[in-house]
Amino acid sequence: MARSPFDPSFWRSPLRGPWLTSVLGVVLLGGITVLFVTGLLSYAAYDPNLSPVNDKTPGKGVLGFYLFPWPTGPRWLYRLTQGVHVTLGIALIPVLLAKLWSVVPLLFRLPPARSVAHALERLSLLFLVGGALFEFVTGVLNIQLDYVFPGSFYPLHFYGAWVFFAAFVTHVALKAPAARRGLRRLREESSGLVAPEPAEPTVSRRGALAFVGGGSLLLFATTVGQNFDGALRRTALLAPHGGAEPGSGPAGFQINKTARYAGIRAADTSEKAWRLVVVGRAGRTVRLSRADLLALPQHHAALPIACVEGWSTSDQWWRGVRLRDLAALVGDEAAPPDVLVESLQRRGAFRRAALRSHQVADPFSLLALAVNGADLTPDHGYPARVVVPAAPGVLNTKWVARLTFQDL
Ligand SMILES: Nc1nc2c(c(=O)[nH]1)N[C@H]1C(S)=C(S)[C@@H](COP(=O)(O)O)O[C@H]1N2
Ligand SMILES: [Mo]
Repeated sequence: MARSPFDPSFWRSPLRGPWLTSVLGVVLLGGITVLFVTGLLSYAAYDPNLSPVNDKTPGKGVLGFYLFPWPTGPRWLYRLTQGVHVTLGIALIPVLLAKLWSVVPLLFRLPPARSVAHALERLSLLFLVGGALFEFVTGVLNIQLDYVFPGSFYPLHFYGAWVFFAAFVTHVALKAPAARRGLRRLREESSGLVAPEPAEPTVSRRGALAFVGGGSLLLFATTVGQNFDGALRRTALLAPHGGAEPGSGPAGFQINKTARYAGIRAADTSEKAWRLVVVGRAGRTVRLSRADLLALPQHHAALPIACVEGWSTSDQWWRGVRLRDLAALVGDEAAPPDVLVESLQRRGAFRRAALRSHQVADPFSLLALAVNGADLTPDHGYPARVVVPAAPGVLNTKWVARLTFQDL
C-alpha cells in the first residue's frame, strides 16, 4: 500500500529524533544570532542615516533604531564582521538543511492545528522556514551572481532578516524546553520526530551529525580563503565572481568592478581631461589636476578593501592626500564636515557615497593616488579613489570626480 506523507509511518529514517533536532537547533541558535548581529552591523557600516545616497532601504522606519556612526578603527573592523557574516552563513547551510530534514515529518502532521496556540505556532513556522530559506538564498545569490536583483538585494535581505528573526525568536522561546529535554535524550516518543516504523539504520545519529559537520567544514574551507592573500585565496573555490584576474604586482589584489564595467573611458581620466572638483561648506570651489594633488602633502595608510560580499584583501599601502586636507583647501579646516563623494561613473548604485565627519577627519582617510608604490591602475580607481579605515568597500569610491563637503 502506498503511504502518504501525512501518514506518520511514511517517514522511516531511524535518525530523526529530538536529540538530533535539538543539537542542530542549538548550533543554529548560536550561528543565526551571530549572522543577525553581524548583518545589522553591516547595515550600520553603510551609514544609511547619513544621506539618502547611502540608504538602500528608505522605508526602514523604526528598524533603523539602533544605527550608529560606524567607527574608523580598528581598521580591519568591517573585514572581520562581514567576513564572519558571509563565511559563517555559507558554513551553516548544511546545518540548516539537516535541521529542516530532521523536522520535515512535523510539517505533514494532521490535524494542521489542534488549538489556537498550535495554529499560531505553525504559522510562525511558515515565516521561520520561509524566512531562513529566503535569507540564505538571497545572501548566496548576492555573493555568487552579479546583481541578480538590480539594486534590490539590500531591501530584500534587510526586511527579510527582520521577519525571519522575529519568527526565530518566537520559535526559540516556544521550543527551548523541548530542546533541553532533547539534549538530555528525554521523551523520545511524544515529539513526533521519531519514526514509528523505522527502517534499518545505516549510520548512527552521531555519524549523521559528523556528516553534516563535515559538509560545513568543507564549505568553510573552500570559502574562508577569500579573506587572505596569495595561495590561501586560491583555496576559496566557492569565492564569488572570480571576476577580473587581478594579476600580481602592486595592483595584484581583488577587483570588484572594472573600469570597463563601470564605463570609465581613458579619455576622461587623462592628465589633460580629468579635474577633481572640491566644494567647501560655504561654496568655495577648487579644481585640481592629478599634478596639483601630487603637489599637496602626501600621506600613507595601510588599509584593506573589505566588500559586503564577504571577501577582503590584506592591508594595501595607499598613498594620497588626506580628505581633511582637501576640506581645509576649501575653507573647512577647523572641524571638517561630512562629504559627498561622486565618481566619474554615470550609472550604478555605488557611483556615489557619503562619508561622516569623523571619517573625513581621520588621518588615514585618503583620496588615494597610488597603491603599493605605484600609480593606481584603472581598475582600482585611477586617477583617484577614496579609502577610509574600517569602512565597507562600497564607501571606498573609485574614479572620484567630485568631493562636496557639507553638513549632511
Ligand atoms: N565608482 C565606484 N566605486 C566603487 C564601486 C563601484 O561600483 N563604483 N564599488 C565599490 C565596492 S562595492 C568595492 S568592494 C570596492 C572594491 O575596490 P577594488 O575593486 O579596488 O578592490 O570599490 C568600491 N568603489
Ligand atoms: Mo563591495
